[in-house]
Amino acid sequence: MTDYRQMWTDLDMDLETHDQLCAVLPAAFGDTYLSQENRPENMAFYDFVVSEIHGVRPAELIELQKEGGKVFGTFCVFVPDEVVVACGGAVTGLCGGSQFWVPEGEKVLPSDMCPLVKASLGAHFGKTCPYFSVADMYVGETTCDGKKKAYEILGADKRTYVMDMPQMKRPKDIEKWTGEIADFAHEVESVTGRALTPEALGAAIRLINDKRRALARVFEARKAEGCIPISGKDALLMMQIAFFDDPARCAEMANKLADELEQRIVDGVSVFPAGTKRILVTGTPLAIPNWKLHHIIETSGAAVVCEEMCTGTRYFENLVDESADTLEGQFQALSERYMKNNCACFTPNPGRIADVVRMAREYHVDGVIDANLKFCTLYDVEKPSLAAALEAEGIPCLALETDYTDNDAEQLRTRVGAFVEML
Ligand code: BJ8
Repeated sequence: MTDYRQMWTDLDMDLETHDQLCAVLPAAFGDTYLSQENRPENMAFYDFVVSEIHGVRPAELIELQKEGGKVFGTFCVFVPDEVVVACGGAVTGLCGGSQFWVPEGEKVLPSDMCPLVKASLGAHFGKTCPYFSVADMYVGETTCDGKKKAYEILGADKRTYVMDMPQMKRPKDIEKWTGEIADFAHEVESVTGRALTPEALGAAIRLINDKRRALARVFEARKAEGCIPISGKDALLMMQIAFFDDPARCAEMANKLADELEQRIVDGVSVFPAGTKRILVTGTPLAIPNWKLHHIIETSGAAVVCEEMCTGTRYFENLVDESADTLEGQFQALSERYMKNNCACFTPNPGRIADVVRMAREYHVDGVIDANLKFCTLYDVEKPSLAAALEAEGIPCLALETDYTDNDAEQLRTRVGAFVEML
């Protein structure tokens, strides 16, 4: 394994504390992932990425910076990667998914806030995540209250640009988001020193669409009836890595995985025994290394076959129209695609409920688990209307709330076990 200590020192990281994180991750990954049987061979790539998670990709990003490229750290799937890529930059997702970072985040934030926000700020201020350290700037967005206030704190420490997200989906909101994307493009041009051209943006739109198509192929394979060719944990890992990998490589590796899964379906190779209950998980994103809920579900006699969340279908569904050949037209096409995302930050947000019902059918699920992170009011408030819509369709639903600690693991296991039993 390559030694990255000099790189981490150069990134001004807190090596001593970072060593503690590096010491626990391999065991957690081994217990959760490597203990699975009959995994697709193409998961070896993702296992390798995890084994070098704070080394191999940050080293690539540093190489990009040496060649004049800039790295943009983001926290939401609404930030259009295409604009950054078109200006020779790279995007890296920064949402924190580990309890390890939470105490550090609580030094600058109230403790009764969502763990994703606390972990993200903890990773920044604790200097224990190379992706935060390597980023030239952060890009925030006005989605939930917690995140938009957190950007003020982050912004006092590192250059941070905040995109003003509409809260509704009227035509004037789509127009407003088009304007926000145009403003963001000016910011990216000024940071990268590169002028955005329709040719470069067109190429970036095609590249990110290819990535979406590849990820969608893996999910398409998860719809197979009578066969579950990949575990939910493995599909989730692929999605989590997609947030910081190079987009062309991400598409290539997802396509290889999809090829294998499609062959598995033909050959009838399933990771789980026949009759295993199929679960759709919906709710707040599961940032790496948050594998807790999937692990509990998949060691309780069920399998996760779909995630209706930003670390799932919301990341790749809907393509950007590739036909526009002016920047104005491309910004409009980007806005139209991104505004189809049914995040609970919108009001009203009937689209998410319709999506979950549609996907429950498409993925042939036996039940839905609607899980949000503690203190995420947006997703919590949508629980009753989602449950009612699923009930009307005869689809069982279990509502859960959790955080990054293991304190509730046994309680969750009991509830998930009872739910699976009654399906
Ligand atoms: S588009 S889901 S990535 S905002 S869990 S920090 S909402 S309190 S993450 Fe999200 Fe963009 Fe929406 Fe997706 Fe706030 Fe809730 Fe925490 Fe959340």
